[in-house]
Amino acid sequence: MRILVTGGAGFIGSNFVHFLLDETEHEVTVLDKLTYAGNLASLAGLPEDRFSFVKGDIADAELVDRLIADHDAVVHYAAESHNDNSLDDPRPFLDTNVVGTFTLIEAARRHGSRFHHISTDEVYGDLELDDPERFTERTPYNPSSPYSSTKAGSDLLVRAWVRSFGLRATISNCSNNYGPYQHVEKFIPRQITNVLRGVRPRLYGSGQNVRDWIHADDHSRAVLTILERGRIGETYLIGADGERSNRTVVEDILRLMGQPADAYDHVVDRPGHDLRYAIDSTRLRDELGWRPRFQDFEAGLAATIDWYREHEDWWAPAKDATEAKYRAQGR
Ligand code: NAD
Ligand code: TDX
Repeated sequence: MRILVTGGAGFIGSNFVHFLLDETEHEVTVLDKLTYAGNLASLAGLPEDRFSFVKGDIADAELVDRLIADHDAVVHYAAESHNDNSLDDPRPFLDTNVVGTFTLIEAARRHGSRFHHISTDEVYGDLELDDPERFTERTPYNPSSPYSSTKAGSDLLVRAWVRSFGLRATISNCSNNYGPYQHVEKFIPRQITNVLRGVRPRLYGSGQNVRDWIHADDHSRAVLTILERGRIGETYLIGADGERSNRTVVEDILRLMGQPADAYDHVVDRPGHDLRYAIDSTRLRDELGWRPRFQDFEAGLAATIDWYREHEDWWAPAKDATEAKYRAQGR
């Protein structure tokens, strides 16, 4: 197949591109606008005969139509992805996550393309810490932030295009990813690179908020499984039973980096901060046989720390601007 990957210069998209080229025979084109979050260095060294890169906007209807006409399938990762940014300036989130997704699915329906939409567990809102239930494909949508509401909007557009126009689409909603090549604005890379620079990690609010961590490699394998064998029109939740409080994660990072476990600071909380996410991925496991390979979070975290230690050239250019933005927010 010829697969068009949107947002392939970002964290999870680039992981998927490497995975496809390493483990399948498919040909890959990346369409990416190279916003502050896109980095061509994440796509270095790929085989030229099976990989090409197009710089452009998923909301550019003419460009999108031409590219989709020329591919068998689209895997749609491109998004504005950071909650804190969405609280500062929601506009790009509407433009990319909603209008961009609309532009892609219009072209996909014109050309009868197979479409896979990448989304997030945040569309379901949050859970109490002691809630025995986890998110399933039947949980009602209840997003909290401008980011998650635009992702929810994009999911609903895809569902409507399936029902109204017969779009051959699947959707996946995944929990928090970690691993190499994640932008330093995100929680885990921010704290690792802070420690590497001799700065104390920053925990929002009490730090009791829980995220359900999955390694990006496990996410990529799940997406390929759904692309190949998922039922058209279905949604699959992707999660690896990795619930941890933010405080525990910061303590793990400090310990693994040889620092005292309490060497962090509490800073002002994120407005509307979701308390807990937790995914029940039974459908994906039972129907499609997917299982996460990274079962040991601390081992995956230690490998991620090593990667940031060895790749300062990759992350250093974004670090100062990111921290300047956080300083302005009091975080
Ligand atoms: P990221 O911010 O690292 O990468 C996003 C990429 O999209 C960048 O390369 C950027 O240049 C590109 N992009 C942004 N706007 C664009 C536009 N208008 N046209 C073309 N390209 C554009 O994000 P990520 O963390 O890799 O997330 C990728 C996808 O996965 C998103 O859809 C996100 O909602 C979803 N997701 C992320 C997580 C997570 O933990 N990071 C979890 C679940 C789902
Ligand atoms: O410095 C920090 N301190 C802190 O305590 C930062 C940057 C974050 N946090 C907290 C906020 C969250 O509870 O850590 C948790 C994780 O924060 P983020 O990395 O910003 O992720 P989150 O808001 O949970 O959203 C992520 O997972 C779902 C991705 O950014 C989304 O794209 C994805 O949809």
